[in-house]
Amino acid sequence: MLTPKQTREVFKALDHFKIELPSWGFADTGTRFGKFFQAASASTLEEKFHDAGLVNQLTGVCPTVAVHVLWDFAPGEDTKKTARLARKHGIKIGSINPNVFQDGCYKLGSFCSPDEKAREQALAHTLDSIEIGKAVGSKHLAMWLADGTNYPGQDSIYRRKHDLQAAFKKIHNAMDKRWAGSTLLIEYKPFEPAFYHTDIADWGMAYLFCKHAGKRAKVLVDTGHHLPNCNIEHIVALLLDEGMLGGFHFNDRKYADDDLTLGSIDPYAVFRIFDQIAQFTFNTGKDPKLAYMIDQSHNLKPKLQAMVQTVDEAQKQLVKAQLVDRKALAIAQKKGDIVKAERLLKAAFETDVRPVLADWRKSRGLPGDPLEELRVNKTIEQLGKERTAARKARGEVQSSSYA
Ligand code: AFD
Ligand code: MN
Ligand code: MN
Repeated sequence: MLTPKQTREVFKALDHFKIELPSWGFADTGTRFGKFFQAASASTLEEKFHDAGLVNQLTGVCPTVAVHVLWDFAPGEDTKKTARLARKHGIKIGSINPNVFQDGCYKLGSFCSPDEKAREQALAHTLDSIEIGKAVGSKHLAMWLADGTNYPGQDSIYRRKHDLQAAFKKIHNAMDKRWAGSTLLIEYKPFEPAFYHTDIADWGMAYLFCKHAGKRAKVLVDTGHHLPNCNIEHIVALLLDEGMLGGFHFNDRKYADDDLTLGSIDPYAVFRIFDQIAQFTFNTGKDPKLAYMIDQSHNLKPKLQAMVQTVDEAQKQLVKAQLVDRKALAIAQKKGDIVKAERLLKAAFETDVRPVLADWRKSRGLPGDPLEELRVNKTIEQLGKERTAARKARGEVQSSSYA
């Protein structure tokens, strides 16, 4: 049972916590081995906004949706109209995700490609994305590159690094000039689709490119983008301490970038990330102002259920992290009392926070269990019927926004 003081702190943390949804998480995507289409999946931007708006209505903490420029914005589209469309569904456009990995010209890379035309196309597309970000009132440009090579000797790592540094500098300068208040988020990933080396393979490389780019650049930690057994909370603490953590793409992983729902494999690992964020605030009194974002697209779980499940999990681990007795922890750490220190963390992690989370939700006029609400209210089944009919009327066969 939480004390009244703990309840107040938990309510305050929950009021402050917002998590962004990915537009691509509502569309049929799948894996490179095939897609299992879902009748209720979104195939138009309006349907994606509708679904993001629905998750926000159910949870109350998802006011923004991340957009993927080529999947969500047709070139030359009226971006203000798109922003209005999002607002119609009770959400705003969040981070802008340029796409510099799908076009054929990016076969050998985008900003790192040996082909100057590919480098120029990637830069032009990213500069266009900056204009979109500014026009829709976004705050973040989230850059993930698939750049890398498949074989030793394929290309010069040095030349690729130099070209990438130069590109990020140009992108950063353009944001400085045209997009006040924006942050450049540089994401890393150890492998896939490149299988010998990836140009931004770990947090240190992302940090390095941020430093070359300029003061707006911060590291984006995608929790699925780490090699097995990597200590992600250690990375989080170092980046927080350096003021270089921009935010997260939340998902869970067993082996690689598996896009599993957050906490489905290792909830204690998720808790330890939120614990380091809470510890940073305890140490400094500062709110690190992180961009909490979900980056998942489900092939098997019903997409809307998976999204609500991940939001619920993030809130649970956030709440648990507020329950750590940090004064007692500091004493145990000073004494080197390992077992006591560990027990203080475990006591928080093992607290069942579903009751207090339900209380907070009900006190904000939200369903106490948003996932159960979604599962029993037949919304997904109803959407499936409507969207199957709508696709038929459009003469469409289900395909993903990746196609
Ligand atoms: C893929 C990439 C990366 C990126 C996301 C959205 O691995 O995580 O952030 O697509 O572009 O998951
Ligand atoms: Mn990601
Ligand atoms: Mn990924």
